[in-house]
Amino acid sequence: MHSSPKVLRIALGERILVIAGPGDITREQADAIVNAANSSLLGGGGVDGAIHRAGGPEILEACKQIVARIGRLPAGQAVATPAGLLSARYVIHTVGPIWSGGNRGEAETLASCHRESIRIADESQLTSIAFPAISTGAYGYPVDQASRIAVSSAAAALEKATHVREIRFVLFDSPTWGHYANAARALGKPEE
Ligand code: AR6
Repeated sequence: MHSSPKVLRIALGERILVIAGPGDITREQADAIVNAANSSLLGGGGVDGAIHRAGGPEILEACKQIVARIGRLPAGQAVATPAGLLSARYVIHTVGPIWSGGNRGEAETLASCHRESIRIADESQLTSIAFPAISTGAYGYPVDQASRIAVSSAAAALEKATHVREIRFVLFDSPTWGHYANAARALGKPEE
């Protein structure tokens, strides 16, 4: 059954955290969308495949230039490229942790993905950024745990940001939306 999209908005002072879904992040009009990439930066399945397909070859070309310069991108770090044919202006590629039980620094790495992506957006003077549910697909991170880390690390970075005013999580399916919405409700009362 197809479920209709839901949007939860939590005000954090002057800034706003939005939990949206089910939705396709490639259609977002945010200044930047975040890609759940792998260290090769050469594309893959899931949201990575969808972003490269929808955005066209300009994104891969820019990724190859970054790899030529810095080599593989370690988990927890992020880099920005143009967004090609997408409505967003930039794609920020970050590499989430591969889940391996929870005792290998996965939580810190996942938090770092969010902090670093928001730092790059803020340094580029962007005002809005959209995230998918990093690591919760092919990389196997349990979504209940991932949602709490993603939302809390994003909210902390949002409070410190100078330019970024809005962070959206765009979740692909209803159960994932539910987990992120629960995590966000723990931060504050949703707007009507
Ligand atoms: N919009 C929003 N979310 C999406 C979309 C979309 N168009 N498509 C999938 N998702 P995954 P990971 C959701 O596997 O776990 C790739 O091959 C998906 O339902 O894309 O970080 C990379 O190249 C899930 O909730 O990313 C890496 O090798 C979430 O995005 C590896 O997968 C993340 O799932 C990264 O794995």
